[in-house]
Amino acid sequence: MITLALSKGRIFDEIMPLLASAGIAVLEDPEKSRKLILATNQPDVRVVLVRASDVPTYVQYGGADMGVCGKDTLIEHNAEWGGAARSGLFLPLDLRIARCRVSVAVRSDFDYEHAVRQGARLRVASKYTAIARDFFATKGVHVDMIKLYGSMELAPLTGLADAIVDLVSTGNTLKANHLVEVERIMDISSHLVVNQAALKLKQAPLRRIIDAFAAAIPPAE
Ligand code: PRT
Ligand code: MG
Repeated sequence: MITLALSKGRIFDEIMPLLASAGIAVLEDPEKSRKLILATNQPDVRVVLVRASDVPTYVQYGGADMGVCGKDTLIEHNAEWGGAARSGLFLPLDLRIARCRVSVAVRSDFDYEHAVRQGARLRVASKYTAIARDFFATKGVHVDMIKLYGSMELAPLTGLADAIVDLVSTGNTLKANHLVEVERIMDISSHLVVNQAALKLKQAPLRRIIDAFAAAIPPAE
């Protein structure tokens, strides 16, 4: 049995064409079913539905053989483990799906450049504390990190933080909350993550899926 860990929403939707290219069709719609284990048309392949940030954990501990998650999620997961090698995750492919960027955003009336030039200590709220810490450390800006688990946009509006580090795709969410993007930290896309032990034990079926995905990845623009 091959177990693939996916999160509902954009990653699930965008991985479907890649699964199809590997001859795999999920037999149930996760938005309609309450099931957490979904069968596929291949009797020896199943999908487990987990939170996006739990995908690396499932794959690392062998709860799933492979999974798909954003580079944002992987960086934060590996930061807890002292790097990708120590987490035992094998990352064979950038799938180029669910693309976005990690950016710094502030209230439109906050003079970010001035604060940085002044050497002010910034209060930064984020779910992506490893990425944010690393970015500001490299920039030489002192920050107080405030860990949040969602709705980052609210932090500058309520005075909780001066700035946020969050994922941006169209920019509509920032705009709707009167926030402006002041720095782009990195581009993000989703990667295939594979359990290294599973890759040895189930080499042929896992390789078949990896190769089919590799051939079907959307082209670089
Ligand atoms: O929602 P949950 O807490 O369970 O987990 P999650 O938010 O990590 O999962 P999910 O499914 O929302 O996102 C999964 C992955 O999709 C992320 O880890 C990213 O790698 C990728 N992705 C791509 C995005 C976006 N685009 C995105 N736009 N994830 C989140 N967003 C959010 C963003 O946080 C912000 O709130 O969408 C909003 C901004 O979108 P725009 O289009 O208004 O700019
Ligand atoms: Mg989300």
